[in-house]
Amino acid sequence: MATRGFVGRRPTADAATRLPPGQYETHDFPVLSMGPTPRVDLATWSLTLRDGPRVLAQWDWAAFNALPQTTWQRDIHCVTKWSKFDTSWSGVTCDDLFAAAGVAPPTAWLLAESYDGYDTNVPLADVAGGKAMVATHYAGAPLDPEHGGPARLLVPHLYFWKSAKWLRGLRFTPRDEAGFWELRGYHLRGDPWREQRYTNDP
Ligand SMILES: Nc1nc2c(c(=O)[nH]1)N[C@H]1C(S)=C(S)[C@@H](COP(=O)(O)O)O[C@H]1N2
Ligand SMILES: [Mo]
Repeated sequence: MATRGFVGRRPTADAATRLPPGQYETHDFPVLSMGPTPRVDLATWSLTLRDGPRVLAQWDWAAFNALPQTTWQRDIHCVTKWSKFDTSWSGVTCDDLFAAAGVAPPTAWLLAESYDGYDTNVPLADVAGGKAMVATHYAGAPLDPEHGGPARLLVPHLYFWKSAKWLRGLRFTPRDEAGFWELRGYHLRGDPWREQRYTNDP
């Protein structure tokens, strides 16, 4: 007679194929922030696209919400080892944002900059082509402030530290410039499937 197996953190067969190496599945939604949640007023909120210091485009809350809206269901992976499956997000894809700005991307790298002073670098190749969005809704409701509301970057195929909360701008940079965590020992790119956690991981 079969004995019921050890459960604990052992993933189901489905979870096993969806979990990057070293990750476990969680059903709650942990909050990870470097400091207190900034108060971001929708009346003064804006999202600015820059090429270095030069402003390419800027949207206030109404203009941003008038851009094409997209909903995605994606798995997310935090470098602290939790993964969460089938999270649902709505917002404006980076492709639609660049199209609305009416500019060809001037460089191959971006820094995502946030209202709390956080920043993180992302190659253009990791945000264009249907890979990232500026999300305003989670699970059908406006994004909670603690999870980055009014708007956060969502780059679900990279470790979740790349998904900058309280986003205020995206800036094209001439090189791949390290952001907050990348300057503090974390990998420049952060692909969970390659387990790119720390600076010197291949
Ligand atoms: N602006 C900002 N964005 C941020 C952070 C932060 O401290 N400030 N923390 C990052 C880290 S380390 C992680 S793991 C995720 C956590 O997102 P969550 O709190 O919604 O789970 O946000 C990322 N984005
Ligand atoms: Mo994190």
